[in-house]
Amino acid sequence: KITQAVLSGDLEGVRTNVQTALEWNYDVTDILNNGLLKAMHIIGNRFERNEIYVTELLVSARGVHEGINVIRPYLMERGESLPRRGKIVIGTVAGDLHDIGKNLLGLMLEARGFEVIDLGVDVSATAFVEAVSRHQPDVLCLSALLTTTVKAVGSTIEALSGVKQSGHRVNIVVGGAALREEIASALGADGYAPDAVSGANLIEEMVQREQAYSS
Ligand code: B1M
Repeated sequence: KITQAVLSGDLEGVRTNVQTALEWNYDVTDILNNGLLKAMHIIGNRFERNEIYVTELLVSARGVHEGINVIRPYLMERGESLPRRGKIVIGTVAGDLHDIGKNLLGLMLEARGFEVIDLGVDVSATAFVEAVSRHQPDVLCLSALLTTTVKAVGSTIEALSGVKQSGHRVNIVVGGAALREEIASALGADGYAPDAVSGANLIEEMVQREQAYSS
């Protein structure tokens, strides 16, 4: 029922079904993984097959958020926090104010259990470098929608090479209408994704690979 409510964008249904599952003593991790996140994977697959539009993706991501908000206080009560798959810093590069695609990717990642630190729009290279040093994320996500801001993606990646040299390994994933695979790799990015779903898939794979390597 939780999965169905998320898939149909029924926020009230998500809230009440999650609440009922909690009252029936279902484990919160079970509710998260087998109810909420399961829906996100189904909707992601539909998007990749061009069966749904971005708006439907957004509505489902909001549904997952709604469910997570119901679960959160129960976890806090038990002195636990949400199980985190990894940490992500995300932002739109300097000179660029477009944020709908970035927000969608952020929502998708949160819905999959990642901690997402969103720096907003028009983020300078210095601010990205500071955030990476401070938060030590697994992946840094840069979004750019304008051909004029592609340069800012390059200068941000260049500025971050100093942080990489100082020992913290951060993967850089870029995306947005102004970018393509070849441009991304020429700029020195570790990954490129054309849309939010493939971005979330790529980031999930990258983090899993890094975690398997370091354990
Ligand atoms: Co602007 N704008 N805009 N705009 N705008 C575009 C991008 C444009 C293509 C319109 C056009 O002319 N056809 C054009 C860019 C042309 C170019 O450079 N090649 C353009 C322009 C020129 C401008 C201004 C310069 C206009 C002006 O003032 N003369 C100006 C620039 C302001 C600035 O940024 N400094 C401007 C302003 C604006 C608004 C503020 C009015 C508004 C933005 C509102 C906001 O974001 N809060 C806006 C909008 C809405 C658009 C369009 C119409 C829609 C963008 C959008 O949100 N799409 C856009 C035309 C279009 O795309 N049809 C346009 C929906 C969103 C889900 O898609 O963000 O592409 P998108 O995200 C996609 C993928 O790109 C990807 O995932 C999403 C899909 O799942 N993705 C990532 C995005 N980030 C990712 C990161 C990843 C991975 C994937 O990994 C890190």
